Amino acid sequence: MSTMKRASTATGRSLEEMMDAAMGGDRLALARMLTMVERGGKSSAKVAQVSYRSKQRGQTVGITGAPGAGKSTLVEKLISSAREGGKSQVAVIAVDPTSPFSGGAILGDRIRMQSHSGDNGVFIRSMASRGHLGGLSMAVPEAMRLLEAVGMDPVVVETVGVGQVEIEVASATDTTVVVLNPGWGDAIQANKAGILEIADIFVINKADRPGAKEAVRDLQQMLDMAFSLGIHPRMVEQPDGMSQELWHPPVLETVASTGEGVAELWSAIESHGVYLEESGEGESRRRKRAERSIALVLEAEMASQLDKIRSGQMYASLVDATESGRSDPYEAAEKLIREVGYDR
Ligand SMILES: Nc1nc2c(ncn2[C@@H]2O[C@H](COP(=O)(O)OP(=O)(O)OP(=O)(O)O)[C@@H](O)[C@H]2O)c(=O)[nH]1
Ligand SMILES: [Mg+2]
Repeated sequence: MSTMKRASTATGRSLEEMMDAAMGGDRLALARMLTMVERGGKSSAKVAQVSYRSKQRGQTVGITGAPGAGKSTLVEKLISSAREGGKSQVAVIAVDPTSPFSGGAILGDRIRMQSHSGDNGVFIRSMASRGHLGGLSMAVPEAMRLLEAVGMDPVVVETVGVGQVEIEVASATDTTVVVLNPGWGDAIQANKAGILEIADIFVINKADRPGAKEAVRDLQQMLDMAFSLGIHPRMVEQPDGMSQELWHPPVLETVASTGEGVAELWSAIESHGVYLEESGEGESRRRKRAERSIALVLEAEMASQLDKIRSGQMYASLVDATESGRSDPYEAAEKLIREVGYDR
């Protein structure tokens, strides 16, 4: 495509050249492309032209849970398990939805993950929403796609907190891991926040603390109930009218600070990856993600079109006309839509 050839960057290299460099292990080229993704708009559209056309796939893994649950500590140990298990290129995105700048939490993550800093097979990046019009819901999936395209597998995304955005970002992955801690009511809180439904794997981290066994039991009971009532979204209606449970989310215990249970977690993540491919659910999830991505870009595009219309001359004069009784809101809107050509 000619537009793709012409799309060049500040360094004078075309995006295809940068992509080739990134695939060959040029981390600076990869970091530059991720910055373009973060910037959003035309800049991320250029990257998307190459990243979305790549056939290269990796398993994307979302790690979510309340602040301080031990996600970063767990991710650091998971990277070691993945590397020891033979994964040659592993990526981590640490998402910070709260601040447009790299805040203290992210700095902490950087320092903690330094045990991997001498490892060429590990790429770690913090991301904030910055100017991206669609925010993190758009930027993170685009970044994941780019990392997959350059050969990273797995691509692990850590989100801080359990708000809507974090849940959306974490669940826009192949495998979603929800991290909880022992203690009264943590599982119940999770249920209220709706995160029981997005988890493929549960982890009770800080299992060295009292109440781990009870937390596992509570969670398992809640899951069993949801499945036996057929209200869990993973229940799939079969042709014979019976519901079938396709993947029952395991509930694991870990002590991230010592690494206990992390090998089992990595193996559960890999099993889920195999399940996704064999069952066809992986493909249907990717399809849903593609649909969601288009919807987000379309919404952002429409919103900016709408801003343009509202700052235009015609809009102002239709406001006057409606106020003075020469027009009405319906006719005004229809005229504006006709003007931009959306009625065709
Ligand atoms: N006792 C105990 N402490 C742990 C365990 N895992 C992590 N921690 C400690 O819990 C604290 C928070 O750990 P992080 O890994 O930063 O937690 P996080 O979920 O990434 O935190 P945010 O990114 O701020 O949401 C740190 O002081 C860890 O050392 C564990 O298994 N047991
Ligand atoms: Mg963290």
